[in-house]
Amino acid sequence: MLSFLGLMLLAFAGLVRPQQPDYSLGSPGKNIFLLAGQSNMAGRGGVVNGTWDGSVPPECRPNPWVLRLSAALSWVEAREPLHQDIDANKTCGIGPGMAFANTLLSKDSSLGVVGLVPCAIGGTNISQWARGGLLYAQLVKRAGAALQDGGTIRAFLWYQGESDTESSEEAELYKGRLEKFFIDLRTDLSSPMLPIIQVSLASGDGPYVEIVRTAQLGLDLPNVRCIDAKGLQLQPDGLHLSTPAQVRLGEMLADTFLQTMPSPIQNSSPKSLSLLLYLSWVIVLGPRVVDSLGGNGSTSSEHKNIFILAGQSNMAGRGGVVNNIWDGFVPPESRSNPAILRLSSQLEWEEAHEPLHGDIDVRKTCGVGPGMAFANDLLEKAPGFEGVSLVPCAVGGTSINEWARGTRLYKDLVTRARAAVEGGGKIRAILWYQGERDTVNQEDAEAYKDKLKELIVNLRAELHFPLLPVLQVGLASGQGPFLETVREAQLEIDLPNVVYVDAKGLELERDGLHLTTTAQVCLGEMLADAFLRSFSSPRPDSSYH
Ligand SMILES: *[C@@H]1O[C@H](CO)[C@@H](O)[C@H](O)[C@H]1NC(C)=O
Ligand SMILES: *[C@@H]1O[C@H](CO)[C@@H](O)[C@H](O)[C@H]1NC(C)=O
Ligand SMILES: *[C@@H]1O[C@H](CO)[C@@H](O)[C@H](O)[C@H]1NC(C)=O
Ligand SMILES: *[C@H]1O[C@H](CO)[C@@H](O)[C@H](O)[C@H]1NC(C)=O
Repeated sequence: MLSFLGLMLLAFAGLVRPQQPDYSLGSPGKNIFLLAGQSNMAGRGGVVNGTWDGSVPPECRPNPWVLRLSAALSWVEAREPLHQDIDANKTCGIGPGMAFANTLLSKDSSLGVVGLVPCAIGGTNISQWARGGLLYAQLVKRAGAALQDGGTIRAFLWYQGESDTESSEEAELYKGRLEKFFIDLRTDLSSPMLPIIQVSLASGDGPYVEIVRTAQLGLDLPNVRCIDAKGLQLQPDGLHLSTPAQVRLGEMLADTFLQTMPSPIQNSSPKSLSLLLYLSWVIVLGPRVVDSLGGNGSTSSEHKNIFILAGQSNMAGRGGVVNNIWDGFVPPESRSNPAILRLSSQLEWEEAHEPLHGDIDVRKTCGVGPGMAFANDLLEKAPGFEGVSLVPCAVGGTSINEWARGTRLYKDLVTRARAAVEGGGKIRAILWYQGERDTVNQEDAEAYKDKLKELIVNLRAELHFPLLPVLQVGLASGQGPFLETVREAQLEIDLPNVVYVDAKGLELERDGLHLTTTAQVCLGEMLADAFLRSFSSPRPDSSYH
């Protein structure tokens, strides 16, 4: 057990690591897992005589919440064979990765996106994985690339050793080599307590399987767990796990991983625990997530928490506007605050104040919207957030077609988003409240879902941020009769990292279309809560027990 001082030191080491100012920040919600080892990690389930039978059991099916880092270092939807472009000189079949990811998500649906980073290569021995070698370099490189768009490496999954069973000398050396490999990797990933789950052998190339198994089962490093594959069904080659065995192994890996995770921070009631949880979180999740809490004002530009606000009038804000005149009333929740900035129409940062969209939605009279209440509430509830930087982009009366790629509104949004990150800082989320205009005719309402999905996908690609968090607001009102059709479309957006916040039932102005000032304050707070719940509260890991 680590001493409290040890925890503090590790926490400090995490905090002082330099931060790469990455344009496309991360969604702390992305859970990254590195998979490495040899053929049974790469997957040979269903491969007979060099041919894969193509059969994918239900546990291994693709799932929009499961991504894989391709050999070309981009995130794509994961599917079997997971290692095909990595272990490219062999025929890959079913491995444990997909079953692992699907089991995780089925047991903890709040987990968010799972990003798998396949790195295993068939036939490799432990010496080939040592620091300084090609495989090690590839592994570290892919881990770094996986973090480029944000996220957190949750664990390293390792299944290897069959190639080290051929001579008793090599088998005897296995334990020392494996320990060194794990320590080196944790060091190079700046994650001294990175959770590791290793698999002890079910089979081997040579006669010394038991020596290697003993080394694996007896490895004594903190936060390394071993699960035993012995007894799982092998294919006729006597070496590779069958497809059902791989599914079982994936489930065992998921169960083991989940056992190492305590309940989320917000569920931990005793206040005295929170410092400990926070420290463990710093240690386990590393500096990236800590960065996501914001930083110190002295380097505030690098730590800007940028939120893009887009949509139509209810995002631009009409609270307190009657007959095109704003009553000028700013509720306490929406007051300006030196820690809240806005990007002006001239692309300059200034202290934010209502009406937030005054110089953006210039053809209409703007009043109170959700933005200021959102920012104030975030500052209050997320103690690590030193500032909030808002990028207003909403324009009243606009339809979803007017936001499609190539349009002026789309280009303006992208220009403003890029300008916002120019001096440093990270885009935390897009807040989107739009669709009232698309309720006028049935065709538009029915096309809404695809168009909104396309918009999100395009913006994420344009901003080089594939899992950019989106908070979208379900309509409270509409300009036409097809309100429910659009609301249903909004509810059905099944992209990862898109969170739905329902405005239905919030108080409307007498026009029956626009949220009142009170309702906007309420919406701002709902958006802040949704953001904190979904994108800013990674759970700690009980790795240091
Ligand atoms: C695989 O190859 C072996 C020997 O070449 C052969 O006996 C066996 O029938 C083959 N199995 C399949 C499923 O093709
Ligand atoms: C595949 O084979 C080629 C040619 O032998 C070799 O250069 C390459 O490194 C191999 N790739 C892997 C992943 O083993
Ligand atoms: C490991 O594999 C490599 C490549 O096949 C080989 O050159 C090397 O001798 C092996 N090392 C050990 C210790 O078996
Ligand atoms: C950040 O730095 C400023 C001055 O550099 C200091 O006044 C402030 O207390 C620091 N805040 C935190 C949270 O460390």
